[in-house]
Amino acid sequence: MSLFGCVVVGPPGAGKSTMCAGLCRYHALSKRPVALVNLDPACEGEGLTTFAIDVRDFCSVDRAMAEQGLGANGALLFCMKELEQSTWLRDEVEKLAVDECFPYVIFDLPGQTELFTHDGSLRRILDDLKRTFDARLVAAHLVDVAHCGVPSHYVAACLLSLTAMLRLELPHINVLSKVDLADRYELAMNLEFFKDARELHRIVPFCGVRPRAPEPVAGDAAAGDAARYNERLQKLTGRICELVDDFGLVCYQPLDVSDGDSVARLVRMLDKANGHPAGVHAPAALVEDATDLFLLHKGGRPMPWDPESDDAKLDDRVRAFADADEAARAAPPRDRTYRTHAPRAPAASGGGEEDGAFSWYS
Ligand SMILES: Nc1nc2c(ncn2[C@@H]2O[C@H](COP(=O)(O)OP(=O)(O)OP(=O)(O)O)[C@@H](O)[C@H]2O)c(=O)[nH]1
Ligand SMILES: [Mg+2]
Repeated sequence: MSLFGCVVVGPPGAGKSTMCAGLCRYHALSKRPVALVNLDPACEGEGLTTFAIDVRDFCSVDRAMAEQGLGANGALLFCMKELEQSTWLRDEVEKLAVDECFPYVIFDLPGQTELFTHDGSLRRILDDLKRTFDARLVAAHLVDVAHCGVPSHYVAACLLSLTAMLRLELPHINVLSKVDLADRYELAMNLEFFKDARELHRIVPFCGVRPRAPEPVAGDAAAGDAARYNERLQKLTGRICELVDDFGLVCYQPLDVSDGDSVARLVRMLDKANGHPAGVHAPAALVEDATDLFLLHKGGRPMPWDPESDDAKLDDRVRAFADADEAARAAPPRDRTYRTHAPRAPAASGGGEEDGAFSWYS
């Protein structure tokens, strides 16, 4: 019994929690059991989707600040260390299993990137889950499309994405979040360039500093300083671009969380990356019909959402489509090498398996 899941990381406000909620909604539509785990001890409120596990039940940044005399970021690192040294998370994850099957587990992380850039606790927590539950985790690192509007910020974001890949050492998908807002920004190159993140040196000439107001007069000391600073910034950016290009690992999958198709594409990529048994996906028509379910940043329909309820208002065609899809999953072809995650799935007839021996993953 393996555990499949996704670890969502990225800078503050990149859209991690919203993406987690979008993934949960998509999985609910696919009738794929899912559990959201909040690993942010400083997270406020209840989030967009109910947490199956909430780290705030174990430790709190406020308490760590008061008891240890630490600032907010130090307290966060302290909490992660406490989590690493206890078995609490492991015990809680174990309780998620139903009939020896784990739901798909989504981990929502805090925005402090030092958790993976130079602190080892997160990595060790994930390693422990991998060892204990044979967890097949994929990391999703989010970068806000707003960074594409400032070339030097974008290059820094690429370096951060590369760092996340190298430090977490998980199958990895970089996500360019909030692409629905891309046309708000004045982009130096077209959006494809920012998605591909190849030949980064092409953006170096745009990595200058904007002149401050009042604009310096040519020849005065301020103008000279700005020009020298500009030159040094471009040189540094050029070196970083070379480094990112040399690894050739970074590229971005665009995400507009309010678009069900965009979320569906991301789920397929995540599935490919962590080797999740394919085939458990919501029919496109069902996703299309549930438009308002994904309008998360515009106060979309709340979870839990029961696709069987009258409220769902699915038309008969879509409902039939979804039922057919579920039926197909409940009775997998005998030569399939993986098992389906349908909880009520019968044992394959004539296959020599006893009732109850049938389970999700081989
Ligand atoms: N337009 C648009 N807004 C989005 C999208 N995803 C997230 N947002 C908005 O971005 C803001 C930040 O989103 P969060 O999900 O809270 O970001 P986060 O990365 O979890 O933030 P921290 O947990 O504080 O690090 C919220 O106002 C969201 O509604 C998107 O795809 N499109
Ligand atoms: Mg968040």
